[in-house]
Amino acid sequence: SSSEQTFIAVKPDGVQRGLIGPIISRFENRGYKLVAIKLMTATKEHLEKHYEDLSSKPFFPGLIAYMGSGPVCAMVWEGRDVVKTGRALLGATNPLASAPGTIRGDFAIDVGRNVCHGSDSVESAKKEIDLWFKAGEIQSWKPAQFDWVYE
Ligand code: YYY
Ligand code: MG
Repeated sequence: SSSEQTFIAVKPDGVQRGLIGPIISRFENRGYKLVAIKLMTATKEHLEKHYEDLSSKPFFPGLIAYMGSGPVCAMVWEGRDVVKTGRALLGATNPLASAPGTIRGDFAIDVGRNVCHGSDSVESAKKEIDLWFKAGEIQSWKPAQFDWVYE
């Protein structure tokens, strides 16, 4: 449906490198709708919850430290198939394996500095949106271009 939602974040390296605008533009240009956005420096507890599935990985402590090292730009984007297409816009987890034209393929090199996050399924999107946003922070609106993006 055209109201599917995903959680997308510009990580602290992306914020520091001035990539909020370019990353937002990828999603806007594709036709997706921004329904929530905020800058937030996440606590260790918050990030451990966000990445709880990865807690046993060797890179977990470094990942939590990196993600908490400064503000992230947390967003909710909405539109048809936005979870899967959002992942495609981001590119592969390891930027060296990401195709040019993707965000990571254009803006990153190391896996531990891959500039952006995107939910990997509709279920994790729901969980992540719930973790990062209160219901009142998510807007319901119809962009003027809606009927030119969807048939
Ligand atoms: O969903 P995605 O971000 O593409 O990858 P995940 O497998 O969920 O890992 C989350 C995060 O962890 C990844 O974006 C970078 C970091 N990471 C890492 O530092 N080293 C790895 N070998 C794998 C992942
Ligand atoms: Mg993931």
